[in-house]
Amino acid sequence: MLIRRAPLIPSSEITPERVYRQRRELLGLLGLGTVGLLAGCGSADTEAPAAKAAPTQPLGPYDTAEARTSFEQASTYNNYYEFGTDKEDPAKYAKNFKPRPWTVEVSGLAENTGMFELDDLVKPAPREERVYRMRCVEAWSMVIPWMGVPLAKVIEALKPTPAARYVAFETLYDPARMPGQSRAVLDWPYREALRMDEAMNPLPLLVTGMYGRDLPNANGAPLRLVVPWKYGFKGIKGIVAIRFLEDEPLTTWKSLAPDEYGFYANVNPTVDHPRWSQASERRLAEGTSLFNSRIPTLPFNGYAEQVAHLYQGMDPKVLY
Ligand SMILES: Nc1nc2c(c(=O)[nH]1)N[C@H]1C(S)=C(S)[C@@H](COP(=O)(O)O)O[C@H]1N2
Ligand SMILES: [Mo]
Repeated sequence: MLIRRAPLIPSSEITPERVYRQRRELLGLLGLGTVGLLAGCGSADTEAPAAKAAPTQPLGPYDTAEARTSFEQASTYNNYYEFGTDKEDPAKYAKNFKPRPWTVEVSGLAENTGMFELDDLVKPAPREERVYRMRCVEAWSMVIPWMGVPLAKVIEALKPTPAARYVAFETLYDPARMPGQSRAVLDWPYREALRMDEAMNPLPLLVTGMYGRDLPNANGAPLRLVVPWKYGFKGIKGIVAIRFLEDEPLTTWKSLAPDEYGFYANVNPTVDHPRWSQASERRLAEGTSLFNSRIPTLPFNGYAEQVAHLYQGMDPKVLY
């Protein structure tokens, strides 16, 4: 996401016909059909017979039948600029980061403010596993089983006042522990936020683990946010502060490049990034590499049914 670097999209990633057909077959087996998922693929889709829909239980928004990204892939290909800007850097340079003990400062327009031990902060709800698609604004994506508690449950326990319209998050600022912060690539600390009704939707998770284990340092240990219908940069890592605010705060990527990264950052295949298309994505999953797996991007990353109502009447360009 370095703003001056052009996206690396070699022609070799264009889906070979054979792989494309295999995927159609797989989708058929899974009972997903092809029309909705592959509608973006154009004319190639029309000559093949419609896949037979197998009787499958719909999995619902908290799981998916799509191939998962492996733990190895998800924990070694990361964006976490506090530990360097290359995808391999976080795994390398966060290896010795100590994520415990950890406290989170809650402040602003709420009844329960103050310093919280991490375990106390996430106590209001049992930890659950949810398998979400994660779509980076750079047009790659993963399918990850996260462990965490619904953000809405944590917020309820903090009792924001009616004046609170936004909830903001901040990453640890500690250049001695986060070597990437000694370079001015971002305006540290990393900052993100949600509108309160977005935050109270059941989908956002405050994540403390993945793949049944503690969250790796490279993925934001010990506490990060996951908002599956938004571009990955909204999923702030290494959270040490939560603030309830009346006005929309300035978030890190928006402050750096407001024409390229907005506050809402909802996944939208019809609104291109100024320097690349958002119509499709490279899916990094078990059995695939980033270069053979281009699939169409779905509105709200496939979570429209859960969240589209939050944005009724708003301009789609604003929502990017
Ligand atoms: N503090 C912090 N949080 C961050 C980032 C970062 O650089 N710093 N990168 C974001 C981006 S761009 C993405 S795509 C996701 C990547 O999460 P992952 O490495 O667990 O896949 O983390 C997001 N959260
Ligand atoms: Mo990202």
